[in-house]
Amino acid sequence: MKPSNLHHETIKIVALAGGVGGAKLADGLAQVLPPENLTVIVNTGDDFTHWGLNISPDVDTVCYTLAGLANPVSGWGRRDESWQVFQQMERLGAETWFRLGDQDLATHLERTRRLRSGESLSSITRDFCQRWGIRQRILPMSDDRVRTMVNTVEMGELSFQEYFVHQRCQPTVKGFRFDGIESAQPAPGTLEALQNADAIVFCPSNPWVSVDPILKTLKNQTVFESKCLIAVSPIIGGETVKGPAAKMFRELGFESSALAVARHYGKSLLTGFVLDNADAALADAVADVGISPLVTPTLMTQPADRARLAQDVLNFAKSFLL
Ligand code: FO1
Repeated sequence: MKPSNLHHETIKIVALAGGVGGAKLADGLAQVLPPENLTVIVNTGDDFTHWGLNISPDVDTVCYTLAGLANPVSGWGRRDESWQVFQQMERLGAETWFRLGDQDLATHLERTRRLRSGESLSSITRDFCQRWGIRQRILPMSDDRVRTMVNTVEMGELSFQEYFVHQRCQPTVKGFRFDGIESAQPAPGTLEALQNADAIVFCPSNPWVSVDPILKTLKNQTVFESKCLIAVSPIIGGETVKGPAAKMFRELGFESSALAVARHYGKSLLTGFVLDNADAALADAVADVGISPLVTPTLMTQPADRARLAQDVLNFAKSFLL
Protein backbone atom coordinates (compact mmCIF):
# COMPACT_ATOMS: atom_id res chain seq x y z
CA MET A 1 0.00 0.00 0.00
CA LYS A 2 1.24 3.48 -0.83
CA PRO A 3 1.99 5.77 2.09
CA SER A 4 -0.98 8.13 2.30
CA ASN A 5 1.11 11.25 1.68
CA LEU A 6 2.20 10.05 -1.75
CA HIS A 7 0.58 10.95 -5.03
CA HIS A 8 -2.40 12.74 -3.53
CA GLU A 9 -1.39 15.99 -5.17
CA THR A 10 -3.53 17.43 -7.92
CA ILE A 11 -1.30 20.44 -8.59
CA LYS A 12 0.38 20.47 -12.04
CA ILE A 13 4.06 21.32 -11.96
CA VAL A 14 6.65 22.19 -14.57
CA ALA A 15 10.20 22.02 -13.23
CA LEU A 16 13.13 23.69 -14.99
CA ALA A 17 16.29 21.68 -14.39
CA GLY A 18 19.98 21.47 -15.17
CA GLY A 19 22.11 18.53 -14.10
CA VAL A 20 22.62 16.88 -10.72
CA GLY A 21 20.91 19.39 -8.35
CA GLY A 22 17.99 19.79 -10.72
CA ALA A 23 17.61 16.05 -11.14
CA LYS A 24 17.44 15.53 -7.37
CA LEU A 25 14.52 17.93 -6.88
CA ALA A 26 12.83 16.59 -10.04
CA ASP A 27 13.11 13.14 -8.45
CA GLY A 28 11.58 14.48 -5.22
CA LEU A 29 8.69 15.99 -7.20
CA ALA A 30 8.28 12.66 -9.01
CA GLN A 31 7.95 10.96 -5.62
CA VAL A 32 5.11 13.20 -4.43
CA LEU A 33 3.18 14.00 -7.62
CA PRO A 34 1.16 11.71 -9.87
CA PRO A 35 3.37 11.17 -12.96
CA GLU A 36 0.98 12.97 -15.31
CA ASN A 37 1.27 16.12 -13.16
CA LEU A 38 5.02 16.58 -13.60
CA THR A 39 6.87 17.88 -16.65
CA VAL A 40 10.60 18.56 -16.45
CA ILE A 41 12.13 20.95 -18.99
CA VAL A 42 15.87 20.33 -19.16
CA ASN A 43 18.80 22.50 -20.21
CA THR A 44 20.55 21.40 -23.41
CA GLY A 45 23.16 24.17 -23.49
CA ASP A 46 25.67 21.69 -22.00
CA ASP A 47 25.24 19.31 -24.95
CA PHE A 48 28.28 18.62 -27.06
CA THR A 49 29.94 16.12 -29.35
CA HIS A 50 32.53 13.74 -27.93
CA TRP A 51 34.07 10.71 -29.64
CA GLY A 52 31.77 11.64 -32.53
CA LEU A 53 28.71 11.10 -30.34
CA ASN A 54 25.94 13.53 -29.36
CA ILE A 55 26.01 13.88 -25.58
CA SER A 56 23.12 15.53 -23.68
CA PRO A 57 24.46 15.38 -20.11
CA ASP A 58 21.62 17.17 -18.30
CA VAL A 59 18.85 15.32 -20.13
CA ASP A 60 20.59 12.03 -19.30
CA THR A 61 21.17 13.01 -15.66
CA VAL A 62 17.48 13.81 -15.19
CA CYS A 63 16.36 10.65 -17.02
CA TYR A 64 18.78 8.33 -15.21
CA THR A 65 17.80 9.86 -11.85
CA LEU A 66 14.05 9.49 -12.41
CA ALA A 67 14.58 5.95 -13.71
CA GLY A 68 16.66 5.02 -10.63
CA LEU A 69 19.62 4.31 -12.91
CA ALA A 70 21.90 7.21 -11.89
CA ASN A 71 25.24 6.83 -10.20
CA PRO A 72 24.46 7.72 -6.58
CA VAL A 73 27.97 9.03 -5.88
CA SER A 74 28.66 11.35 -8.84
CA GLY A 75 25.00 12.07 -9.62
CA TRP A 76 25.76 11.81 -13.38
CA GLY A 77 26.28 8.68 -15.45
CA ARG A 78 24.99 5.21 -14.57
CA ARG A 79 25.05 3.20 -11.38
CA ASP A 80 27.01 -0.11 -11.49
CA GLU A 81 28.89 1.25 -14.50
CA SER A 82 31.82 -0.51 -16.20
CA TRP A 83 34.59 1.22 -18.15
CA GLN A 84 35.82 -1.33 -20.71
CA VAL A 85 35.37 0.91 -23.74
CA PHE A 86 36.84 3.90 -21.92
CA GLN A 87 40.00 1.92 -21.09
CA GLN A 88 40.38 0.79 -24.68
CA MET A 89 39.81 4.33 -25.96
CA GLU A 90 42.54 5.51 -23.59
CA ARG A 91 44.87 2.83 -24.99
CA LEU A 92 44.15 4.05 -28.51
CA GLY A 93 45.04 7.62 -27.58
CA ALA A 94 41.49 9.03 -27.63
CA GLU A 95 40.56 12.05 -25.51
CA THR A 96 39.75 10.88 -22.00
CA TRP A 97 39.00 14.09 -20.08
CA PHE A 98 35.28 13.33 -20.41
CA ARG A 99 34.43 9.92 -19.03
CA LEU A 100 31.84 7.80 -20.79
CA GLY A 101 30.97 4.45 -19.20
CA ASP A 102 29.83 1.37 -21.10
CA GLN A 103 26.12 1.54 -20.23
CA ASP A 104 26.03 5.30 -20.72
CA LEU A 105 27.66 4.84 -24.14
CA ALA A 106 24.66 2.85 -25.36
CA THR A 107 22.51 5.96 -24.74
CA HIS A 108 24.86 8.17 -26.78
CA LEU A 109 25.29 5.64 -29.59
CA GLU A 110 21.56 5.16 -30.07
CA ARG A 111 20.77 8.88 -29.64
CA THR A 112 23.42 9.79 -32.21
CA ARG A 113 22.15 7.21 -34.70
CA ARG A 114 18.58 8.47 -34.38
CA LEU A 115 19.55 12.15 -34.58
CA ARG A 116 21.46 11.37 -37.79
CA SER A 117 18.43 9.61 -39.21
CA GLY A 118 16.45 12.82 -38.63
CA GLU A 119 14.60 12.09 -35.38
CA SER A 120 14.37 15.01 -32.93
CA LEU A 121 15.99 15.05 -29.48
CA SER A 122 12.58 15.40 -27.81
CA SER A 123 11.18 12.40 -29.67
CA ILE A 124 14.26 10.30 -28.84
CA THR A 125 14.05 11.39 -25.19
CA ARG A 126 10.34 10.48 -25.02
CA ASP A 127 11.09 7.00 -26.36
CA PHE A 128 14.10 6.43 -24.09
CA CYS A 129 11.99 7.51 -21.09
CA GLN A 130 9.33 4.99 -21.97
CA ARG A 131 11.94 2.25 -22.29
CA TRP A 132 13.49 3.22 -18.94
CA GLY A 133 10.05 3.13 -17.28
CA ILE A 134 9.83 6.88 -16.64
CA ARG A 135 6.20 8.03 -16.52
CA GLN A 136 6.82 11.76 -16.03
CA ARG A 137 7.37 13.96 -19.07
CA ILE A 138 10.99 14.99 -19.64
CA LEU A 139 11.46 17.57 -22.39
CA PRO A 140 14.74 18.99 -23.65
CA MET A 141 14.36 22.79 -23.76
CA SER A 142 14.81 22.74 -27.54
CA ASP A 143 15.37 20.36 -30.43
CA ASP A 144 17.62 23.00 -31.96
CA ARG A 145 21.30 23.33 -31.23
CA VAL A 146 22.14 25.68 -28.34
CA ARG A 147 25.70 25.73 -26.98
CA THR A 148 26.66 27.48 -23.76
CA MET A 149 30.01 29.23 -24.19
CA VAL A 150 31.92 30.46 -21.16
CA ASN A 151 34.03 33.59 -21.62
CA THR A 152 37.08 33.37 -19.35
CA VAL A 153 39.88 35.74 -18.39
CA GLU A 154 42.71 33.25 -18.86
CA MET A 155 41.58 31.14 -21.81
CA GLY A 156 39.09 33.25 -23.77
CA GLU A 157 35.86 31.59 -24.79
CA LEU A 158 35.48 27.91 -23.89
CA SER A 159 32.69 25.49 -24.70
CA PHE A 160 30.80 24.53 -21.54
CA GLN A 161 32.20 21.01 -21.05
CA GLU A 162 35.71 22.26 -21.88
CA TYR A 163 35.31 24.79 -19.04
CA PHE A 164 33.40 22.53 -16.65
CA VAL A 165 35.08 19.14 -16.99
CA HIS A 166 38.37 19.63 -18.89
CA GLN A 167 39.42 22.83 -17.07
CA ARG A 168 37.60 21.86 -13.83
CA CYS A 169 35.87 25.28 -13.66
CA GLN A 170 39.24 26.86 -12.83
CA PRO A 171 39.37 29.74 -15.36
CA THR A 172 37.87 33.03 -14.15
CA VAL A 173 34.46 33.67 -15.70
CA LYS A 174 33.72 36.98 -17.47
CA GLY A 175 30.39 36.12 -19.07
CA PHE A 176 28.36 33.66 -21.12
CA ARG A 177 27.09 33.32 -24.65
CA PHE A 178 24.41 30.88 -25.70
CA ASP A 179 25.31 30.07 -29.27
CA GLY A 180 22.23 29.44 -31.42
CA ILE A 181 19.71 30.63 -28.83
CA GLU A 182 18.18 33.38 -30.99
CA SER A 183 16.94 30.91 -33.56
CA ALA A 184 16.32 27.96 -31.23
CA GLN A 185 12.64 27.11 -30.86
CA PRO A 186 11.23 25.73 -27.61
CA ALA A 187 10.78 21.96 -27.95
CA PRO A 188 7.29 20.68 -28.78
CA GLY A 189 5.19 20.48 -25.64
CA THR A 190 7.20 22.95 -23.55
CA LEU A 191 4.99 26.02 -23.97
CA GLU A 192 1.78 23.98 -23.60
CA ALA A 193 3.12 22.40 -20.40
CA LEU A 194 3.96 25.84 -19.01
CA GLN A 195 0.54 27.20 -19.97
CA ASN A 196 -1.19 24.28 -18.23
CA ALA A 197 1.00 24.37 -15.11
CA ASP A 198 -0.34 25.56 -11.77
CA ALA A 199 3.20 26.34 -10.67
CA ILE A 200 6.65 26.46 -12.24
CA VAL A 201 9.62 25.39 -10.14
CA PHE A 202 13.20 26.48 -10.84
CA CYS A 203 15.23 23.59 -9.45
CA PRO A 204 18.40 24.32 -7.43
CA SER A 205 20.43 24.38 -10.64
CA ASN A 206 23.01 26.92 -11.73
CA PRO A 207 21.11 30.16 -12.54
CA TRP A 208 23.72 31.32 -15.09
CA VAL A 209 24.29 28.18 -17.14
CA SER A 210 21.35 25.87 -16.39
CA VAL A 211 18.18 27.90 -15.80
CA ASP A 212 19.01 31.04 -17.83
CA PRO A 213 19.49 29.12 -21.11
CA ILE A 214 16.08 27.48 -20.58
CA LEU A 215 14.43 30.85 -19.86
CA LYS A 216 16.13 32.43 -22.89
CA THR A 217 15.06 29.56 -25.14
CA LEU A 218 11.44 29.79 -24.02
CA LYS A 219 11.64 33.47 -25.10
CA ASN A 220 7.95 34.10 -24.98
CA GLN A 221 7.88 34.89 -21.29
CA THR A 222 4.18 35.69 -21.44
CA VAL A 223 3.74 32.00 -20.48
CA PHE A 224 5.14 33.05 -17.09
CA GLU A 225 2.73 35.93 -16.56
CA SER A 226 0.23 35.37 -13.75
CA LYS A 227 1.91 32.03 -12.97
CA CYS A 228 3.22 30.97 -9.61
CA LEU A 229 7.00 30.70 -10.00
CA ILE A 230 9.10 29.27 -7.20
CA ALA A 231 12.91 29.05 -7.29
CA VAL A 232 14.97 26.89 -4.94
CA SER A 233 18.37 28.36 -4.13
CA PRO A 234 21.39 26.33 -5.32
CA ILE A 235 23.51 28.42 -2.93
CA ILE A 236 23.58 27.48 0.75
CA GLY A 237 25.70 29.46 3.20
CA GLY A 238 27.39 31.29 0.31
CA GLU A 239 28.54 28.10 -1.44
CA THR A 240 27.11 25.61 -3.93
CA VAL A 241 26.59 21.97 -3.05
CA LYS A 242 28.09 21.02 -6.41
CA GLY A 243 29.33 22.98 -9.39
CA PRO A 244 30.59 26.51 -9.96
CA ALA A 245 27.49 28.71 -9.37
CA ALA A 246 28.91 30.44 -6.26
CA LYS A 247 32.29 30.98 -7.95
CA MET A 248 30.51 32.44 -11.00
CA PHE A 249 28.52 34.93 -8.89
CA ARG A 250 31.76 36.13 -7.26
CA GLU A 251 33.75 36.33 -10.49
CA LEU A 252 30.95 38.26 -12.18
CA GLY A 253 31.08 40.85 -9.38
CA PHE A 254 28.14 39.73 -7.23
CA GLU A 255 28.13 38.42 -3.70
CA SER A 256 27.65 34.67 -3.66
CA SER A 257 24.53 34.14 -1.61
CA ALA A 258 20.98 32.88 -1.81
CA LEU A 259 19.91 36.54 -1.87
CA ALA A 260 21.98 37.14 -5.00
CA VAL A 261 20.15 34.21 -6.65
CA ALA A 262 16.76 35.73 -5.71
CA ARG A 263 17.89 39.11 -7.13
CA HIS A 264 19.24 37.40 -10.27
CA TYR A 265 15.78 36.05 -11.15
CA GLY A 266 14.04 39.12 -9.75
CA LYS A 267 10.53 39.90 -8.57
CA SER A 268 9.20 40.31 -12.10
CA LEU A 269 9.72 36.55 -12.53
CA LEU A 270 9.49 34.96 -9.08
CA THR A 271 6.56 34.58 -6.70
CA GLY A 272 8.46 32.65 -4.06
CA PHE A 273 12.03 31.75 -3.19
CA VAL A 274 13.15 28.77 -1.11
CA LEU A 275 16.32 29.16 0.92
CA ASP A 276 18.07 26.89 3.38
CA ASN A 277 17.85 27.15 7.18
CA ALA A 278 21.50 28.18 7.10
CA ASP A 279 20.41 31.33 5.23
CA ALA A 280 17.41 32.18 7.44
CA ALA A 281 18.99 35.59 8.12
CA LEU A 282 18.54 36.49 4.41
CA ALA A 283 14.78 35.83 4.34
CA ASP A 284 13.81 39.43 5.18
CA ALA A 285 16.11 40.76 2.47
CA VAL A 286 14.46 38.39 -0.04
CA ALA A 287 11.06 39.73 1.05
CA ASP A 288 12.42 43.29 0.56
CA VAL A 289 13.20 42.34 -3.07
CA GLY A 290 9.45 41.67 -3.39
CA ILE A 291 9.67 37.86 -3.40
CA SER A 292 8.09 35.68 -0.68
CA PRO A 293 10.71 33.62 1.14
CA LEU A 294 10.40 30.08 2.50
CA VAL A 295 13.12 28.89 4.86
CA THR A 296 13.48 25.11 5.04
CA PRO A 297 16.22 22.46 4.82
CA THR A 298 17.24 22.31 1.14
CA LEU A 299 20.24 19.99 1.20
CA MET A 300 19.30 16.73 -0.53
CA THR A 301 21.73 14.17 0.86
CA GLN A 302 19.32 11.23 1.14
CA PRO A 303 16.56 10.21 -1.31
CA ALA A 304 13.99 11.03 1.41
CA ASP A 305 15.32 14.63 1.53
CA ARG A 306 14.28 15.05 -2.10
CA ALA A 307 10.64 14.14 -1.44
CA ARG A 308 10.52 16.29 1.70
CA LEU A 309 11.89 19.36 -0.09
CA ALA A 310 9.54 18.70 -3.02
CA GLN A 311 6.58 18.56 -0.62
CA ASP A 312 7.68 21.82 1.02
CA VAL A 313 7.91 23.46 -2.41
CA LEU A 314 4.44 22.18 -3.37
CA ASN A 315 2.89 23.38 -0.11
CA PHE A 316 4.57 26.75 -0.61
CA ALA A 317 3.26 26.95 -4.20
CA LYS A 318 -0.23 25.99 -3.06
CA SER A 319 -0.22 28.82 -0.50
CA PHE A 320 -0.18 31.25 -3.45
CA LEU A 321 -2.89 29.42 -5.41
CA LEU A 322 -5.60 29.45 -2.75
N1 FO1 B 1 31.25 15.43 -15.25
C1 FO1 B 1 32.55 15.43 -14.87
O1 FO1 B 1 32.92 16.19 -13.99
N2 FO1 B 1 33.46 14.57 -15.48
C2 FO1 B 1 33.08 13.70 -16.45
O2 FO1 B 1 33.92 12.96 -16.96
C3 FO1 B 1 31.70 13.67 -16.84
C4 FO1 B 1 31.22 12.77 -17.77
C5 FO1 B 1 29.84 12.72 -18.05
C6 FO1 B 1 29.34 11.77 -18.94
C7 FO1 B 1 27.98 11.72 -19.22
C8 FO1 B 1 27.11 12.62 -18.60
O3 FO1 B 1 25.79 12.56 -18.86
C9 FO1 B 1 27.59 13.58 -17.72
C10 FO1 B 1 28.97 13.63 -17.42
N3 FO1 B 1 29.48 14.57 -16.54
C11 FO1 B 1 30.80 14.56 -16.20
C12 FO1 B 1 28.60 15.56 -15.92
C13 FO1 B 1 28.36 16.79 -16.77
O4 FO1 B 1 29.48 17.28 -17.40
C14 FO1 B 1 27.81 17.91 -15.90
O5 FO1 B 1 27.13 17.42 -14.79
C15 FO1 B 1 26.79 18.76 -16.56
O6 FO1 B 1 27.03 19.08 -17.86
C16 FO1 B 1 26.55 20.04 -15.72
O7 FO1 B 1 25.22 20.13 -15.46
